[in-house]
Amino acid sequence: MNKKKALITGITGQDGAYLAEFLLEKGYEVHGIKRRSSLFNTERIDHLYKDPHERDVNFFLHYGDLTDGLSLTKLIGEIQPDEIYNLGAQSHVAVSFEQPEYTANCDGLGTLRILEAVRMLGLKDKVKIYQASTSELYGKVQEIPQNEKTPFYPRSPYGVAKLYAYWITVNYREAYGLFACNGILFNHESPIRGETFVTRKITRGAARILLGLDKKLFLGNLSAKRDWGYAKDYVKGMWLILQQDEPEDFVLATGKTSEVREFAKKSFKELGVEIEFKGSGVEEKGIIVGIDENTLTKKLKSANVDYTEHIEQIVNNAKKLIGESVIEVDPKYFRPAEIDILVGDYSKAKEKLGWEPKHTVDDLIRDMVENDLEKNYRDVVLKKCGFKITKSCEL
Ligand code: NDP
Ligand code: GDR
Repeated sequence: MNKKKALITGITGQDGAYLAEFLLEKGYEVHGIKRRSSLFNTERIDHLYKDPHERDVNFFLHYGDLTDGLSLTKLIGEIQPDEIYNLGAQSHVAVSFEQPEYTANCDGLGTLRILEAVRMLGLKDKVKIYQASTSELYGKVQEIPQNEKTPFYPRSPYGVAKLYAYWITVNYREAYGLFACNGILFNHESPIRGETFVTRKITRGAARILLGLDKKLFLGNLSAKRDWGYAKDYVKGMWLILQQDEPEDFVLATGKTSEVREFAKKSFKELGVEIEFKGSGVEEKGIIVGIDENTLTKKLKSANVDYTEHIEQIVNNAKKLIGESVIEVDPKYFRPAEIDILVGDYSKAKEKLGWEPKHTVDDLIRDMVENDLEKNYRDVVLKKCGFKITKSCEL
């Protein structure tokens, strides 16, 4: 029997990497589109790569870009995929205010380019298309929780670009009979989440502060509330959406919401650190009010890397942090327009797809913090050996 072929845009991103892994396990031949970059940009999928000269290779990467319709049409024509997952996007909401035109081109018109390529190539009866739609469509929330029938009111150039993508997907389904579906996914995170999204910024920051690598974590709006799920649960939902007999749109969410402030408190707590928030507005600060040495020591001992010889110093440093403010507000992270609260109702997905999230936000925090302890081990060792530890440019 011929293998099913999937084409994934955005394969180097968080969801692309998990989806590729999931589809390979299901026996698919997976093709991914990656952008040219001056440095390696495939860290999330390197473990899936096999030398193309070997036998039984099921994973292929191709250069392309959502702003380049010719490359997309050529690739879809050559690969003739059974399923296309359009996950590629300029996906950062704050960045979309800095680059609105590019975001519209990539996230909005990029989706049109995929749909139109499938239509023009006469592949409409062969290819199923998944469009990565988002809870950002709901924006200025008009009802809680939000479901497939809730009206949209996007609040950023990203949200507006994704609104076009949502409707052009519906339009090609209705006008030309394409099997094209929107997954309206609420925030989903993981240990491989991009470091500039708030969850990963927090878990990474908490780990680095405790490890003595950073002093403070600067955040924006601490009061925003998001429905945070686990990315691995969500990529399964994407696949299930395309396995239906009829193309439809689905919300995937957890149905629970938490504040940024609460996410930060829990992340530090995972390392045995008690944070209290004091003050308000731009003067609000997260202050360390207690350290549970046992929890911190246990966490370091159970890490996937060997912290043994560093534990005493890390715990001593942590004790010195009591009374220090480690979280502060920097207004540069405020957005020109914000979304206060999102919380999704996934009952349609539960009923029709049998989909439910398996992980809670607490599972997520635990896994992300543990991963960031592991990821930052190298810097701890290098620092101890006298190397200068540089900071990332854009956190
Ligand atoms: P990431 O930011 O981690 O990944 C985005 C991917 O898109 C990367 O592979 C990136 O490539 C690629 N990309 C960016 N610009 C282009 C372009 N011009 N042409 C081709 N590819 C491009 O996002 P996620 O994995 O978190 O999200 C996947 C999709 O789901 C996105 O469309 C996002 O908007 C949407 N979404 C995400 C949610 C979430 O909470 N994660 C929730 C709802 C929707 P590179 O690595 O080179 O930058
Ligand atoms: P979001 O995710 O905008 O919901 O988009 P992000 O993690 O960037 O922000 C969530 C909330 O946290 C507030 N916030 C901060 N955000 C960032 N990035 N950095 C900060 O320092 C900070 N401080 C507070 C934000 O203002 C916001 O309210 C994500 C992306 O994955 C989109 O692609 C996806 O469509 C939506 O989730 C669903």
